[in-house]
Amino acid sequence: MAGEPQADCLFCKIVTGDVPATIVRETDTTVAFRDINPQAPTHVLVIPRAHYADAAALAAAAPELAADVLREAGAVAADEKLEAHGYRVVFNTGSGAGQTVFHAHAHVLGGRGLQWPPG
Ligand code: DGP
Repeated sequence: MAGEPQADCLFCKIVTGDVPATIVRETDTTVAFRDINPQAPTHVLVIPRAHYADAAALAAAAPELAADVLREAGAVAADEKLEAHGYRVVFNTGSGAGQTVFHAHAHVLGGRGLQWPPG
């Protein structure tokens, strides 16, 4: 069921603490932690505690929770002092776009120049 924890989901296990992560921020509804394979000096993932497969499913089923994720992405950027030089918030959606973990997550990337268009 939408929003319910999934036994085989890596990020649900990070939410419960069954898989360790370097957590940088937590709220009642979200967790933010450092990406295990950083693509920039700051690379943090912001996830909803509830399980939705991707950003579109999250926004459709729980728009207030999607807003929480976006708000926390901004808070991470502020904490990491990314705002002066800019940063990127990315939701890879679908395997063709590079999504590998099917629990909605925002990548917050910054601390270096970022090219456009992305690869
Ligand atoms: P995506 O490719 O958009 O689905 O992003 C998934 C990200 O998750 C990817 O950048 C690597 C990161 N990741 C995968 N496994 C782990 C893990 O066990 N711990 C942490 N902290 N990050 C992980």
